[in-house]
Amino acid sequence: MISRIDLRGSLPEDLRDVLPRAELDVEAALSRVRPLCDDVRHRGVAAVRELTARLDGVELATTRVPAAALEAALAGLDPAVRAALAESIRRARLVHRDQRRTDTVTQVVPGGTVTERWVPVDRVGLYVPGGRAVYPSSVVMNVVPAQEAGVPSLAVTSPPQADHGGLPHPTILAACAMLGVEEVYAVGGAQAVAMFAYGTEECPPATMVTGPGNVYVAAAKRLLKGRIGIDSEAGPTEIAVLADDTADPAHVAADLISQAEHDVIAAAVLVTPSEALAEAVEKELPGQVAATRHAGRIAEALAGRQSGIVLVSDLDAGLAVVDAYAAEHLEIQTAGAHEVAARVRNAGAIFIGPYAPVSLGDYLAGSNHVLPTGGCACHSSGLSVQAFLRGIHVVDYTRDALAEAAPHVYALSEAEDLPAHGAAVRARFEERSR
Ligand code: HSO
Ligand code: ZN
Repeated sequence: MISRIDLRGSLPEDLRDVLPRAELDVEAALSRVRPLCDDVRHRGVAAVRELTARLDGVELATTRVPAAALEAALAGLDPAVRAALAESIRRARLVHRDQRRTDTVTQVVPGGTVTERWVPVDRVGLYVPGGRAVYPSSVVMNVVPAQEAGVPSLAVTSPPQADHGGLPHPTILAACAMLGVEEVYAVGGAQAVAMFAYGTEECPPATMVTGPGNVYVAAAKRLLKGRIGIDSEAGPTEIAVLADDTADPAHVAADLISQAEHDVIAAAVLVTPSEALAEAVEKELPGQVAATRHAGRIAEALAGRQSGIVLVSDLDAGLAVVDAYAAEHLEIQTAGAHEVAARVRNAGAIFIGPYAPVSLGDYLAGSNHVLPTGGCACHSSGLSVQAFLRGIHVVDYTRDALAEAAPHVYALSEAEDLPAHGAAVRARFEERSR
C-alpha cells in the first residue's frame, strides 16, 4: 500500500534525489493555457463566457454572481457548517491580525531617515477551486489575510457548477457572504486568472491573484506573473510526519490518509527511525483506508511514488530528511516534540505533538492552510498578511545630511562608471552659473 525507502546508514549527498515527491507538470499545461489567456486579453468577457461554456459546460449570462445568490446561499447553509466557519474565521482573524506590520522609521544619520511604509496592494483576486475540491475553508484562508492586510478591493472567483444553476458551489458563496465579500465571479481555471490579470468589461483588473487551483490555474499564474502578482503555484498537498516509537501508529496512519484524501497525486511521507512504528503504520493503513469514503483515491495516493515510509538511523538523520524534503505540512510526533520542532528549518507549517493534526490546521487552528508545496518551503512561506503588503522605503534627507554623504556617492559613482549619478548630487551644492 505504501513503499519503503531505507536510508539507514549514511545519508546520500543530495537527499532530494532519493526522496519521494509529487510532481505537477506545469510546463506541459503552459501551451494549452497560453492561447486561452490571450483570448481573454483581447476579447474580454466574451472570451471568458465562451471558455466557460466549453470547459465548464455552463452558459453564463453574466460572470458576476448576483448579491441575491450570496444571500440565498448563506440562508441555506447548514447551521453546523455556519458555526464552524464562524469559528474558523474568528481564529484566523486573531492570528492574521497579529501579523500586521507597523511602519519603521530608521534614523540613519542626523537629518537622514528611511521609513519602511507598509502598503497593501490595491486589488486582489482570490481563486477558490471548485469541482471535486469545494473548500469553503480555502475562502477563509485567502480572504482573511487580505482583509487584515487592509486590501481595499477584493474579489473572489470560483468555477461555476452545472448542478448548482451555473453558480459556484453554494458553500463557497455562503463563506464569501460570511466574510463580507460582495464581489464574486463564477469563473474558474486559467480564464479566471486571465480575467484578473487583464480585467474584463465585468471585472476590473486586479493587482494580485492568490489561491490554490489545478495545473491550469498554476500554469496561468506562471504565464501571467509580472502582469499580475501571484502568491505561489500551489502543487499537490503534502504531509510529512517525523515520528518515533512514542507516536501512536493509528494517529500517524490517519494523518497520512487525511492529506492523501485530497488527490491521487497528494503525497504522504512518514520519516522514522523506528522500524516498529513503520511496521505498525503499514499494518494500520489498509483497514483505515478501506473504512473511509474516498478509499480509491487515497489508496492510489499512498501507493504512488510521491508517498512512502522513509527509515532513518536516528532522529538527527530524520531531521536532515525532513529539512531536505521541506514539506508543506510537517508533523512532529516524537519524544520532546517541541525541541525537535525547534530544530526544523524547512516546512510550510509545523504541527507539534499528538494533538495538532494537519486537519486541525486545515480548518481551525488559526494558522493558514495555503502553504508552499513541492519543496518551495525552503525559500517561501505560506499565505499571510505579509503576502498582501509592500514595504515602500521612504527616503528623507536634509541638505546637511546629503552633503555629508556626497563624497561617498561620488566615489561609488566613479567606481561604477556612472558619473551622472555623482553629478545629480553635486548639482545640489554647486553655484548655478547662469
Ligand atoms: N490541506 C489542504 C487544505 C485543505 N484541506 C482544505 C481541507 N480543505 C492544503 O493545505
Ligand atoms: Zn487538507
